[in-house]
Amino acid sequence: MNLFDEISEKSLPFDIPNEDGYSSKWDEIKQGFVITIPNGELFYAEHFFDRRISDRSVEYFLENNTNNWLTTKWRSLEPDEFSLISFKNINWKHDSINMYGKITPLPRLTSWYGDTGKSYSYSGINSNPNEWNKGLLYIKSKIEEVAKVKFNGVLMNWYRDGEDYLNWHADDEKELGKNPIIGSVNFGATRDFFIRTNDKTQKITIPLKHGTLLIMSGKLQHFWQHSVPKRKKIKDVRFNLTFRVINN
Ligand SMILES: O=C(O)CCC(=O)C(=O)O
Repeated sequence: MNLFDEISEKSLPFDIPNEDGYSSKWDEIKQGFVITIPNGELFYAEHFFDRRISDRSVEYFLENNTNNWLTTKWRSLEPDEFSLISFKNINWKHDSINMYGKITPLPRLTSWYGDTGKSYSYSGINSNPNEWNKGLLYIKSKIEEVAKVKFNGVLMNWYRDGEDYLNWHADDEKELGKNPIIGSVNFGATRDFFIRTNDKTQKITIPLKHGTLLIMSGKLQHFWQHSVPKRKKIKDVRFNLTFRVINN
């Protein structure tokens, strides 16, 4: 390596433990970091989608027949007000789950898109696929170029603000196969994405920004869990799309 290579060397914008089994390497072709962790692999491209595409994606996900997509305070809408909104591109739904006998709305909105017949269960809810649209197919095709896999479904999460969150879990449903490749893209507010080992002894905080792509692969879902914690100061919307391969 000469002096100029050293100067231009990129550094990972978050910390990983400085221990055996952890390493990161910039991939010039894919324009992102290939990160090895014990029993798993990550790929992190901070600005995978540029500002223009990322801004347009947020608008596309929120376009509807009644509410200004940019200025609406989504959290302040009552469920019956929300149910009257017809979203132009995304079929958002606000599911509820039974928590210890109490029906509780999920702390985020969701939508499942996929190939015909590719239904998916998450948070105990079984969802039939909505039909792909142009916007999602564009995003999917760009991620497939890097992930080197053809995805057939995407779970969309809409976090209305920092009060919305996602609890610790692993993407280990049997329809995802043994070692799933999950392509996760973020638009809107930056949120921390936590990953921790099943025994809770190691934790990594990964900032997912407007346009960031994170790919999880290898044995990761067997040995690590992930979550998106509340961040009460965050007032802006955030979308996360996890592209998946469903084997059923
Ligand atoms: O919102 C995120 O960044 C994570 C989403 C996720 O883990 C999931 O949908 O299973």
